[in-house]
Amino acid sequence: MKKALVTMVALLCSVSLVAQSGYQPTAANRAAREWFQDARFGMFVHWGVYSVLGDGEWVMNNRKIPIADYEKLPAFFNPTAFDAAEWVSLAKAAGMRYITITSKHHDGFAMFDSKVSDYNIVARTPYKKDPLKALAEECRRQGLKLFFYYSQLDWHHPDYFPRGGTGRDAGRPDQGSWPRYLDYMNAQLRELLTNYGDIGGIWFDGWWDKPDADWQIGRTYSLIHELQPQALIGSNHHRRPNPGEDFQMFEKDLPGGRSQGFNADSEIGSLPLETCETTNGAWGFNITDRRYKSTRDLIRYLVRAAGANANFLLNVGPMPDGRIQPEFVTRFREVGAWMSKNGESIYGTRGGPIVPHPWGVTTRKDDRVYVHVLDATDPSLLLPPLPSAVRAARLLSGGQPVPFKTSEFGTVLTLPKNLDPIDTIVVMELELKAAK
Ligand code: FHN
Repeated sequence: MKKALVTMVALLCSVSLVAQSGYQPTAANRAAREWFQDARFGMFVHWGVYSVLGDGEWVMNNRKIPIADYEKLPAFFNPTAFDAAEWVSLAKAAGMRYITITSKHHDGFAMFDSKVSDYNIVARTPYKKDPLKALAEECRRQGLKLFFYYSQLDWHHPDYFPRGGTGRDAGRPDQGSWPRYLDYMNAQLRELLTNYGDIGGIWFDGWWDKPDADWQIGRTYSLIHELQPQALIGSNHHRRPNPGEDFQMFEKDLPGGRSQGFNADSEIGSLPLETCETTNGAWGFNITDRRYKSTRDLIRYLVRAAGANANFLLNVGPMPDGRIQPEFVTRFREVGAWMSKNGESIYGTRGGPIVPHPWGVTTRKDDRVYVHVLDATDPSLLLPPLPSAVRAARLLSGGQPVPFKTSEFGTVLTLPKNLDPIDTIVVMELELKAAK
């Protein structure tokens, strides 16, 4: 009897832990995954009442601001200069195909018209409008998809209890009902999946604050897939994907990279991949952060991500008035100029067939392999054997033929004298049959 009971409890625990076990993505979901991988490039947006303090999105936790004080911020948040068309046009000008915006970050403040809690932009700010509504309409108008970032971690909600690794100085009473928090979270997700038309998906974050908690993610994932089967779910838990997830993200690292401590245990699954990165050193608006990456570095990061078969989600942290700083705008437009010339070597491609090398990466689409020479040290480049014979090789920019010799050891490319300081792209056309 005791043995049966123990087995039953273990089974019950394992069920909620195994997420959406038995999840079979629908045809619409699989099509959305293909679209996602073809898109390759998106805009990440970290925007919230924390922008008022200009000290990033973790300011409440980092400066141990109690809720009573932090709740003063919404009154100062009035983004009258916010223009959804301007944001979406900038993303489009950068060559981005989707936008992922923070609907709720760790501070618990909803950047949308939530009926589940009045701790939201419509009820608590002089702005009184729903920017996600405007963005959803504008994305549909301009042909981009909109994803919602949603923080499972919540430094404001009293029922986010027992507390996790963060948000312990918010001054909340030492009690709360975890099931009630999960109900609240699922109710807000139902709003996001119901009130904004078809969305691209949900980008979860914050699970790592309570990794041992029973998040009942199976229930949450089923809810999302029931309401919008095509919506793609990803969770930034820095672990192997759970059943029910549709894409896998890596933060500040290419898939499998380990430059960030939180990626130490990450494993690459078999789902579509995405790498997210800041343009300067901050996610949320930070008034003093000038660690801007150069346009060259941003383009090469995008190329390396594509070579690693991953999307690149590049972040902006808009200002509290709704405008995007010129340093971001300039870089995004310059990346867009490069994409308008070289996009065929990125959009609709998949990483490979040659794995990333110090000299660069490859991407492929149908019978074409794009060799992205990023750091060549010699006048010629030996490529390992390709899936099939090479019919022709030329520079993507200008079309000049590139001499090549093929042997059992691979293909030697004679590189042009003047290499492009950003990326010299050689288009290799292969015998069609073997390309597949
Ligand atoms: O804590 C968040 C952080 O604020 C930001 O949202 C990034 C974006 O990927 N994710 C978490 C840090 O891992």
